[in-house]
Amino acid sequence: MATIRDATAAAELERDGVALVRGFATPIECEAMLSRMEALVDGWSPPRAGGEVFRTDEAQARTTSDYFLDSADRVHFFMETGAVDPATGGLRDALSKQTALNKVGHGLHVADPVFAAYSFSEKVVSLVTKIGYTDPVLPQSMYIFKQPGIGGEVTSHQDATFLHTTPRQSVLGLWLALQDATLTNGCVWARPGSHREPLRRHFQRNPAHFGDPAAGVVADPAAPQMIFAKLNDESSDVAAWAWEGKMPPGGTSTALPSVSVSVEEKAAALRVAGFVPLECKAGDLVLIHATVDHLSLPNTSPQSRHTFQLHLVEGPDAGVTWSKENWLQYGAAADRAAFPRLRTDGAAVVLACDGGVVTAAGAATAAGAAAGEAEQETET
Ligand SMILES: O=C(O)CCC(=O)C(=O)O
Repeated sequence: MATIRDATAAAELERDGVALVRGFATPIECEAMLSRMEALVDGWSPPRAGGEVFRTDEAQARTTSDYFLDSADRVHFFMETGAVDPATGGLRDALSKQTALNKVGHGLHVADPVFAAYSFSEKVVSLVTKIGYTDPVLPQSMYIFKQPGIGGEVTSHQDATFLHTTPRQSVLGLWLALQDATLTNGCVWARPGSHREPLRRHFQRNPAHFGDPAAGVVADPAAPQMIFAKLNDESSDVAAWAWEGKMPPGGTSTALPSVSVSVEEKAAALRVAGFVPLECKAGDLVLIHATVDHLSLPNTSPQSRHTFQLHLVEGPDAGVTWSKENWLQYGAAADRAAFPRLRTDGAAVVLACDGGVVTAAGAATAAGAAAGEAEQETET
């Protein structure tokens, strides 16, 4: 049942493009996801070479790989840049697996029973319904580690750049803190009100790489898999173009790598650009609108900042269509599967992977997906 808390969050989301729901998940739910991820990482075999890192800057389009594209409905492991030995492309010596990963994605909600139980839970369905979704479907989930010391920044972006729908942008981020998120371990920052600004870019499958028979374009495997298409003019009167896919001026030290910029200085620069920090306790949830600008700073502290994110969109019954140009597609091109529905009628959801079934009441069963059996692949 939707609560007053849900109604308040829905109103804040509409006004600011971002909202904080305190105590959304219980300590038991957070602990279940933390320990499940620890077990999944224990079972992961880090590559000895060519490890997959995850990055959010301009190079993201150039470096997207099959391992990334194939992660849509599976459990794939992406390392922190700082965890990779540049000489070998494998894990740095003496670094433990548990401290090496940037994120795990993007199908934990369909491939793992513990994450599925939360993802399709009644509390998630009620909240999303209160926000106004009538046919919510769940394409993506990810677990972000923000490792102590090496957890990298997430540059400023709008989620609809990566998860695009027509005729309107409908992606909603449900960012759940499994551990406290603070100014020093890299909490999320958002720019309230920016959700009313236009969407600036679309991260698209590159027809030059994949080919487009209808347009007579022959596939060229050497071309990048993804491109950023500009949806409005950089010279337009949109201040946010200055930090699109980057950090607002003063928010990062990468322009002058020799200069060390303190967290306080970066925070001050972010505030000047209109961003506010969203510090969370474990169990708090941040709601993120499709077009609100948001980012996070690197983790310079000794504390990790584990989070579990869902990204849902409106589905076909709400007259909304998932872009076939989006990076994230389930199944082979010829046989693309539909995304699982967040059932508002209490009916069970049959998961795309492993023959699992989950209900909003939270009782997840997933044939063949007991602890340690979720599909784990890594590129070597
Ligand atoms: O967790 C973070 O640091 C950023 C997450 C984010 O940008 C997102 O979920 O869209």
